Amino acid sequence: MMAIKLYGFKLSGHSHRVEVFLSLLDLEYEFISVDVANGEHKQPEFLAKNNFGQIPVLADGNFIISDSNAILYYLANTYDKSRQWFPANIKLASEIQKYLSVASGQIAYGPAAARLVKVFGAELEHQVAIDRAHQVLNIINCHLANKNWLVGESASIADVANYSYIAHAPEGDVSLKYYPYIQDWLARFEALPGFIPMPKTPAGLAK
Ligand SMILES: N[C@@H](CCC(=O)N[C@@H](CS)C(=O)NCC(=O)O)C(=O)O
Repeated sequence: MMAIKLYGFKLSGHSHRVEVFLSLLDLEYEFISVDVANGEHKQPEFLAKNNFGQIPVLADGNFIISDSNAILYYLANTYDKSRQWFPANIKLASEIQKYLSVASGQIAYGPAAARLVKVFGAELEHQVAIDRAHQVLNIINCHLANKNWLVGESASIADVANYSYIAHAPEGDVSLKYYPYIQDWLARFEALPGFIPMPKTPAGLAK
């Protein structure tokens, strides 16, 4: 098998969702840290890997793919022979797509954005992001009231895509104390064999 390389950044939730999935799938990979603080991701060499100039990027032999959710899709469909993580069943797969969109939409502009302000000093409206975060977390909390996983009966890439920024929401001043079903879901995810955490980042430290 050709070697898998993950170009990422340890404090990025987008990067973490790919790294934790590689670990959940028990795949060997090399983590290549991209110097985001000094703009390495905007240099021609990196732009040749991802024209959007963002991490994460995955290289599997000669195949290069960027966008965390696209990477999860690629890995699940290439390496998960059990089809647990992205089932062949079109109805379940469609529901998973819905939650991948939630991860790229409401979660990115809610808890992830609030954390960007607090941890990295991003110039975004903190309160707007916090309000958006509570809106989506409230919906997800209700959704999980009688379910173990976001879609279907077992963990899927829907859970992988949404885990990192929800787990680290408190770093952006988005408390999870109102969301008991989300807390249970996070604990279930963290108990999966192969789970690896993203480092906690105290406010301002990563500036
Ligand atoms: N849709 C992309 C978003 C990735 C993303 O936002 N990456 C951030 C780090 S967490 C980045 O590279 N930001 C630098 C930039 O956008 O210039 C994905 O899911 O991978």
